[in-house]
Amino acid sequence: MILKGPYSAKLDKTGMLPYGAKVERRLTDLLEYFSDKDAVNKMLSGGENPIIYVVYEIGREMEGELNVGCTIIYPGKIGDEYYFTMGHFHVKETTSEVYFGISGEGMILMQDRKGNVFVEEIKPETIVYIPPGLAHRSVNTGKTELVFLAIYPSGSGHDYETVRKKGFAKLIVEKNGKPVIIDNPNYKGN
Ligand code: M6P
Ligand code: ZN
Repeated sequence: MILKGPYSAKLDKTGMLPYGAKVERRLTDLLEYFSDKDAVNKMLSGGENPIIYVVYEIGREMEGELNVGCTIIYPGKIGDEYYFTMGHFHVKETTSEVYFGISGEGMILMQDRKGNVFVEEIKPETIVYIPPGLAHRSVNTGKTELVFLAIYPSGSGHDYETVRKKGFAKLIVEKNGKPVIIDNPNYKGN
């Protein structure tokens, strides 16, 4: 049913059910993405490899269809930097995406290929629209799990390479107990 016909799924702060695929990302999957390498190494050498986030997805194949995904980012930091998703551009540059906050508090960093950054909050009962051409990374700035729904065209594709190589121009870090957006000193630009 989930593969072809109509479906309905239950969505709440524990995730989405049923789902077609589950992706789990741990610290070892995000080694290159967090900026405080000492903090990363300290955690790993202390035997910690926390789950940073989980995605439950119902994907479709046909042109014109939509993929639906529920992401849960756990609360936590690596150094001062809050847990986040890897972040990606869409391979098909004309595709957009819509997020809907379910629970928790967070922010979405969006960035065009020139490095211009846009930020919106992700929170319950709130929609975020990501227009075509912007890379997007979600960040959990709260003390509880950040849960949101994402809907995007089935043929969008995930380009992770650009973000992996260049990073985002901004970081979201905790300062005096609050999230602040700072310049990424290691951003590789164009
Ligand atoms: C959202 C959507 C998905 C994405 C997920 C995790 O649910 O944007 O397409 O896979 O977040 O983000 P990423 O793929 O960048 O790790
Ligand atoms: Zn996307």
